[in-house]
Amino acid sequence: MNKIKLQAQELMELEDKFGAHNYHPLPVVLERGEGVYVWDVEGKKYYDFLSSYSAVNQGHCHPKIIQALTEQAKKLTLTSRAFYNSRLGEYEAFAARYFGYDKVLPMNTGAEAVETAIKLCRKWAYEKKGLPNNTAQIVVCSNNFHGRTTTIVSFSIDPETKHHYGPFTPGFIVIPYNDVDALEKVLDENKSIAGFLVEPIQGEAGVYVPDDGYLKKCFELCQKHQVLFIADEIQTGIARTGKLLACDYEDVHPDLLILGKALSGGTYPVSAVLACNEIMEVIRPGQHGSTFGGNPLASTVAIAALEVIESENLSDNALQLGKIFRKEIQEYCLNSKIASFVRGKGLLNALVINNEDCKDLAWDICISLSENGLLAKPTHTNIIRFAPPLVITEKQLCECIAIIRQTLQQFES
Ligand code: IF1
Repeated sequence: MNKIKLQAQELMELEDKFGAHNYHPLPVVLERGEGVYVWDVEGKKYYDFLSSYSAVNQGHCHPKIIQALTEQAKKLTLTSRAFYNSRLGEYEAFAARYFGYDKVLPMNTGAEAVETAIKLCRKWAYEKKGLPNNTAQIVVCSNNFHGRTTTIVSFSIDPETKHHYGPFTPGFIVIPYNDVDALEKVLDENKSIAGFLVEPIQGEAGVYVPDDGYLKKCFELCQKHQVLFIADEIQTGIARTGKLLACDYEDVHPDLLILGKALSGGTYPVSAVLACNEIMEVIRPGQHGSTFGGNPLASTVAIAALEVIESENLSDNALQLGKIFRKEIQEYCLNSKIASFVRGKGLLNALVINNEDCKDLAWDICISLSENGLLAKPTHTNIIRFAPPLVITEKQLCECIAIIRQTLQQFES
């Protein structure tokens, strides 16, 4: 029987009535995605400039990833880790070699991988570095975003993500981002530091790109103080910033590498922590895991997603098109009252809006962008993130730049 096609309004009302109100979406109801495009239930076509927060770097429903997903889904989806499965070992070997590590610990969501990295770091500190039990401190940066579990929001400084979720997990020290001296000071003064957890570019905070050399200097300080450098590349990784990893810009090889999102091309929750044997061996059977972690479907999809990144040279595409994007948008900003400046790396960019005269200007601009066929969403009130799938062509990018310029023009008083 043909399912009655519910209209957008009815579908939004269903979510409102039966769903928790933990999001405030743009009033767009999406039904189909292909490459850089998505369509709503009324058939309107959009350029996707959010990429599900950098999870669909390979483009929506990439045929090679979908083929891998569907073929595996017909064979075997889940065995639990009570048994081996025919895909996990191949995936772990592939990913370990792909990123240059000895071992992979497979998880599902980004937050799970961050939690896994925190546990690995603490355990390593007690069993390898020799810190007294329950004394390990992990240094994090202000304005961080690493997920939404209770432990992770414990070290957030954003009241929206942590208010009334206490009591919080101890053992974290917050220092300013992009401040090497602050890290050096805390490492000199405190001998209980186990690790430094950092986003190579702070995504949620508004695509804050640190000074050149910041990551390298922090990495060297960590090495000097026998502290693990933990890179959360869940949003910046997998070609998004124009290199395979954002850390690659500074030849930094993190002690713990955290991946998620585009690790599956947005087709399935897949995350991972990668490390050398000396660190990974602190976790022994029964000491960590998850029902779905490392399942055959996730393993198969992740191999396909990483193969696409390489075969379609998506890092280079992001690098080249990102330069064009920032050049063109920055040119617009020079003569704009509302668009202050653009910042980012590769195809992870953000436009800072001058919302002095109208607090909700960025939101209003995003509503107009959607009416003009381009989807983007503000972060932190006045910053619009622009992050298309990395498969975008130069021709498509130029079309999107025209849409953005034309839309901004509507708001220039
Ligand atoms: C939401 C933000 C982005 C992340 C980094 C870990 C995670 C994320 C650097 C956790 C997830 C997502 C979460 C999603 C929206 C989006 C987001 F706005 F929340 F902060 F991208 F900036 N590390 N980011 O960016 O991964 O558990 O979600 O798989 O919660 O609204 P996850």
